[in-house]
Amino acid sequence: MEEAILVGLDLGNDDTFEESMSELANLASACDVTVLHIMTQKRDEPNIKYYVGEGKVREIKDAATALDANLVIFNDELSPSHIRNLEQALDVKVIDRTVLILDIFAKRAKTKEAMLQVELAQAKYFLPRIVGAYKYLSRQKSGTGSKGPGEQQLELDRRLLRDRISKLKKELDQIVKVRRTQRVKRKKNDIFTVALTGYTNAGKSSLMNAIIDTTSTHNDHYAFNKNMLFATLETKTRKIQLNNNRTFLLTDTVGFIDRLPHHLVEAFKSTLEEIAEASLILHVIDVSNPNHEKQIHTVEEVLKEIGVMNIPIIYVYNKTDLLEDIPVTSRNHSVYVSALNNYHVPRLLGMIDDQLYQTMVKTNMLIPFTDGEVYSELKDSSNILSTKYTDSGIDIQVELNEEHYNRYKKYIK
Ligand SMILES: Nc1nc2c(ncn2[C@@H]2O[C@H](COP(=O)(O)OP(=O)(O)OP(=O)(O)O)[C@@H](O)[C@H]2O)c(=O)[nH]1
Ligand SMILES: [Mg+2]
Repeated sequence: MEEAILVGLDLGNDDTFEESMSELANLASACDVTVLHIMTQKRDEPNIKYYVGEGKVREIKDAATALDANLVIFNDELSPSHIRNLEQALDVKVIDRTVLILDIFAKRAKTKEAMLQVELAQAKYFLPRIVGAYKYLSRQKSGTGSKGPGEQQLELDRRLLRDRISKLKKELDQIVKVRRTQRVKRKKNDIFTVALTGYTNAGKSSLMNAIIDTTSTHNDHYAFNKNMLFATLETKTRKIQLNNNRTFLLTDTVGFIDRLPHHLVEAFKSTLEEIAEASLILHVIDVSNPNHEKQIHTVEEVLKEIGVMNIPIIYVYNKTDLLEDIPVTSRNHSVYVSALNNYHVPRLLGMIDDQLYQTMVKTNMLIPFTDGEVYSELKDSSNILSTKYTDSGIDIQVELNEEHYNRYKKYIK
């Protein structure tokens, strides 16, 4: 059983610092770690040697001894040398927020792809840090400059880990290829995809089920574990048919969190590509969380990192059943819903329909014969109203949606 003290450094530039500490406590419980005590320190910048100040290190050590803690968890990702120095000074195991998040992801991963992605992120995180495990052994280094047994072991371990990383990358690449092929196929069939994205626990999966409920006559709910951080790691896609017979594919995706480990974002890139390639994004927000503005910001930062640009977004403020009154809309393209009791889900569906199908623009394009494939693409994806062959290319009247309009706008006459 792990019993931990949580430590946070408040650099004064984050007005949601307190909340990020309670989020850390939630992450710890999700890893079955008992939180004994929470300690914080205000500083302008981290201490070079210990991250927190030396006085604080002594306080942590005293608390750990008094409470019999066997783990200290820091709220930020620590450098390998910080971990080394802290473990030496505190004499207990030291980990950071990143390790907790990686552990939760590892627990939740069910598909081959998710497992590979999590393992890749873990391996990359630990590669520069495995020195810690051998810190005592490496002191046996002989004085003559040759390598002691600790160092040899360490070099061997590092090499094995590097080999493992390249093997994982190769396996993932294979899966990514399959996924890409599927996406190309979908594009060819011109089925719009709509991606659910948002902070973890915002209600993405619940909203997916509410939409399935509202649109489908048979019960094809999909099961997920409720009320836990990172319940969803795999993307799940369902075809949704609106009552005017228009269809789209709805994709549920992994949730984001403040200070999401960079290696995880990297490793999950292939999954997250589903968002970057969607025709429309539903950004689901837990409006009952007092911190939701900051969470929106966090999600937008990750979206930027994975290359989401120029994709229309609908802000879906969820969990309104927990509010006293529903606020007046503050953003364009937003809607207040409750996935729990289907409140305003039909309105959201109307907005999706509008966004996907009714923002069709009519325009006149000239496609040079050298770009003949563009003409075939447009024929597949848009309504071509008239076609005329001219000396300088194919002259068309076309009706197309915003996404295609942006993609092909250089051909507009
Ligand atoms: N009160 C209330 N609770 C909701 C609503 N929507 C979702 N929840 C609850 O919020 C929790 C998280 O819901 P999920 O649908 O798993 O959230 P998620 O965004 O998919 O979470 P991750 O997959 O972990 O990123 C669950 O306990 C849901 O029952 C809502 O409209 N109102
Ligand atoms: Mg989910």
